[in-house]
Amino acid sequence: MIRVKILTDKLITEKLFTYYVCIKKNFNVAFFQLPIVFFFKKSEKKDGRGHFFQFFQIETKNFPYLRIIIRNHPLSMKQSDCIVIIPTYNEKENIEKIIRAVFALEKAFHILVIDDGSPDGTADIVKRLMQTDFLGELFLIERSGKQGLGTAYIAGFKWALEHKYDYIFEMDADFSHDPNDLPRLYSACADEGYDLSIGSRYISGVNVINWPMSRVLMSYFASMYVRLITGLKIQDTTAGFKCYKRRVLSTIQLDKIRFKGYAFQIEMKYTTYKCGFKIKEVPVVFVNRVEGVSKMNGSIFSEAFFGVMRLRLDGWFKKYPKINEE
Ligand SMILES: Nc1nc2c(ncn2[C@@H]2O[C@H](COP(=O)(O)OP(=O)(O)OP(=O)(O)O)[C@@H](O)[C@H]2O)c(=O)[nH]1
Ligand SMILES: [Mg+2]
Repeated sequence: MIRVKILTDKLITEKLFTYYVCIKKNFNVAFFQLPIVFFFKKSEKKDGRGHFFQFFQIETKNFPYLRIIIRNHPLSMKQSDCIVIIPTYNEKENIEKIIRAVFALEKAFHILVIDDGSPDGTADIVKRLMQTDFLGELFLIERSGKQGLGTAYIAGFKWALEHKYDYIFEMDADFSHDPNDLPRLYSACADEGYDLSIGSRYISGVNVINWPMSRVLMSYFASMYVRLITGLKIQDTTAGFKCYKRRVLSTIQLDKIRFKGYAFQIEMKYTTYKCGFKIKEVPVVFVNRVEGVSKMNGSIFSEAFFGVMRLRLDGWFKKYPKINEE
């Protein structure tokens, strides 16, 4: 085996294109076992009698750019029709545990984390796991600064559509949503034919653990208020644990979704409903976060309060897109 020596990281930056072409054209990637990648090249024998194979091995330890190319190479993407989008802001206590809990499920789910430059280094934990344990099934989008849950999900939805996933999930990082409920949300869409399934706290009584009574009441009455104003026939209108069929997200004009916090969750449900999709609520138990800190604040609440009225006005005057049967 010939060891391909690459001397400095600078060299690889300059020669990035060459290496890319090398991977795509002349060489075939044999297999990855990061930090080492094995290539082979088929060459003709000098005497013209047949072929022989040359093998190459590259250590990527010092070459982050090469690692990025390889990570995005189709061969390194494992297969799944499902992607769970997890937005994070300062979730270092939870992120590794929640990622491992999803990958421990029997069904294969992929994960896309959208981190808004968490000062606590959440993204670094994800990057480590991408390289060590979950290459090709764990992905990360890093954004600069806290830009809100809504825009994080929109970025994730676009990525998931581009990467051809059929079932696209929303889930919090803080274990309020139990990863063990993912298969039930999936089954409502994949087996029962619904377009959107919602992990609902209020479908059979109130299934919330460890929230102070004031917050339970606020959330419950907020849901009632939304139903009253919008006419949505959903019990848990602010829920953020969901599974969308691809066609829902390819129908909705994602750039026109205007809200960012709880109102984002309501707007997505309302738009889905107005487009004529079938929605199912799946009962789940919601547990208050044990670790990390809450990002809930007054502006998120007031956006939701007034936003609901704007949604109702939209409902009267806006034309909703026809279902995209992609
Ligand atoms: N990327 C990104 N993620 C966010 C942002 N705000 C919140 N999150 C994440 O969104 C999820 C839900 O936020 P939470 O802070 O749990 O909000 P909550 O569930 O309403 O409140 P608590 O459970 O009381 O903390 C968590 O995974 C957060 O880390 C943001 O601005 N950007
Ligand atoms: Mg939470």
